Amino acid sequence: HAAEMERTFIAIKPDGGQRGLVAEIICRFERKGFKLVAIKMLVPSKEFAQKHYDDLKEKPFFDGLCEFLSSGPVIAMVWEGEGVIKYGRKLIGATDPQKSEPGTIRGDLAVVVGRNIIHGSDGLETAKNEINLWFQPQELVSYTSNAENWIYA
Ligand code: DGT
Ligand code: DGI
Repeated sequence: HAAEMERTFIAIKPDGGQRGLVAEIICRFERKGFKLVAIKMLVPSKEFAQKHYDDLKEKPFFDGLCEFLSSGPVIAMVWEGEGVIKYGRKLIGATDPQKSEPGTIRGDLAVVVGRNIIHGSDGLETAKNEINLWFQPQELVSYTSNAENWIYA
């Protein structure tokens, strides 16, 4: 199945960390059967946050969004698995927690769009760009997960 493996960038935003939801969020990706290949904690600068959200720079909430992302520790991760980009978005739920279904991370754990606790890449191209922005190639750990023999057919 190696050929079908995808990687996505997932970040727990400062509100997720402050609210003690780091383990809860990681747990949901882990239990599903996705594989963690990189993880680190950092406080991004506002300039870095602006790079991350570059495609939203025309939005009225851009400045507040970047201010928020740089306001505290972020848990930056790369998760790997079949369909992890699209399914990761499903686990996360709709952008606005008021519209996210129960059972999703935002649906279960957040209330307003400006504090929606998690980010996930929304496509193959953005996943590649975001992984490159947040991680050095050597920070992505290559290892064999024996569990995958039981997760994949
Ligand atoms: P989604 O699932 O990312 O399309 O988000 P929805 O459907 O929960 O949220 P919706 O339909 O209100 O907004 C679609 C996207 O538009 C959302 O990702 C955020 C973006 N957006 C950009 N500028 C604005 C704005 O000024 N107001 C709102 N409500 N959304 C904006
Ligand atoms: O990929 P998503 O995070 O689900 O959504 P996105 O890329 O469209 O927007 C990025 C972030 O911007 C989102 O997680 C929260 C914020 N945002 C989106 N729409 C609004 C917003 N923030 C405010 N205050 N108001 C919005 O309408």
